[in-house]
Formats: sequence, C-alpha cells, structure tokens
Amino acid sequence: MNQNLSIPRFFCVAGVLSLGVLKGATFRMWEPTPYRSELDSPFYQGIQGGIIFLEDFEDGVLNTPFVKDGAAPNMGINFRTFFPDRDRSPIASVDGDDGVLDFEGSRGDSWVTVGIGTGRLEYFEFEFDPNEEGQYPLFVGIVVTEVSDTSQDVEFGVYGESGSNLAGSAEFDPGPWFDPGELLRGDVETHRFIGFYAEEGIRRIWANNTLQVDHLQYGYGIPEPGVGIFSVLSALLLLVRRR
Ligand SMILES: [Ca+2]
Ligand SMILES: [Ca+2]
Ligand SMILES: [Ca+2]
Repeated sequence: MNQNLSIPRFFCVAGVLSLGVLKGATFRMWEPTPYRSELDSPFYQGIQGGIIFLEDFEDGVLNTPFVKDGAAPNMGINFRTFFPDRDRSPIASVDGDDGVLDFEGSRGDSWVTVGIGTGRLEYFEFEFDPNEEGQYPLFVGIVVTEVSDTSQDVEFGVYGESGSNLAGSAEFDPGPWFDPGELLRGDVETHRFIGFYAEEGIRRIWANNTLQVDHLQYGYGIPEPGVGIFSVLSALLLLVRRR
C-alpha cells in the first residue's frame, strides 16, 4: 500500500467504490417501491453519509441546497402552508415524519402544486442548480404519497444537463399500489419511492397524476451498504498499521 495515500485520497477511494454498482450505466431508474421512512430508500446510505440531501418538508419550506420549485407559473408549496387547517387537511406525509411508524401520515407535511385560483394541481416539478463544483445531482428520488387518478399512469420526466428527457418510458401504473384494493388515496401503504440516476447530471424532474409528494432526495453518490467512508478508512488504517 502506498503510504503517501493522503486522507483526501481515502475519500476518493470510498467515492469510487460507491459508484461501482452503476459502472457503465448512463441512466438508471428505481421502479416504485413501498416507502414509510428514509430507511426504505435505496439512497439511504447516501443520506446517512451526507452526500444525498433529504427534504422531508417538515419545517414548512423547500430549503435543502441546490433545488427550487419548477412549477411556475403555478406554485409548489408545503401542503400545511397552503391549507393550514390541521383537522381538515388530507395531508399525506411519509409515515415516519411524525416520529412513529404507525400507518398514520396526516400529522406530517408534504408538497403540493397549486394554480392561481384553481386549487391543487396534478403534477410537481423541481429544478436543480449545480453545486460549488458545477455538478448537478446524479441521483434524484421522490416519494409519491397521493395520486390523482388510480386508473391512469404516473408519468415522470427527467432532464439531464443536455436538456433531453432521459426517462422516455417512466410511466407507472399505480393500480397495484392499492392492492389488495381497500386502500384509499394517500394511505401510507400506497406511498411509493421512485428514483433516477443520470451520469450527465439531472437538471429538472416532473411527474403528472400526482397530488402530493414527499421526501425529495438528491445528490452525488450512494455508498454500497457496509462500504461507508469510515469502514474504508478503518480498513486502510489497519493495513498501514500492519506494515
Ligand atoms: Ca425543508
Ligand atoms: Ca406516522
Ligand atoms: Ca413529510
């Protein structure tokens, strides 16, 4: 082992390992999976490592770095800000956001899009800014917590740095999310994570047929489980000590 390997190089090694699973892929999609807290996210290791930002909307604003609402001339907004009557708002937040996995999500907050004088609209859109290094997020995930029409597909658009839609066939039938058929729109058991990776970076994402979303998550890498930066560091330090 090269003893000149500096601490920054250690982090580079960890970074390369983190993307090993995506080697050669220019675009990847995570199809809908049940989601009740960030523990259910395929990006969880990245959230833990601080290289994936997680916006859970519980502080009432979209304020994680390098992202803004892209719904203009309409407006994306926290549901509770749009409809503050706590008892009457049919809020569909991720279950765990109220601190308890109890199949109850209405005590949390979510994200909706509203039109001037028209109420809630059936889509959302987010735009990303490059970070200090000029890098757009490579990974973007979102949790759909309420669909508008259960008999229609939920369709996503994912735009890379080049401006083209990378997700040409990202259409998902929400029907199976309601199995065995007795769940209502917004029920926490119907919540689904959907995610994307684009080697060129992601500038913009939208979906239609959605009435509420939650847990927007995006960033630059996902360490493989068990290959956190600290485990890589300890392995390398052990090697140094053995020399
Ligand atoms: Ca926030
Ligand atoms: Ca809950
Ligand atoms: Ca939430």
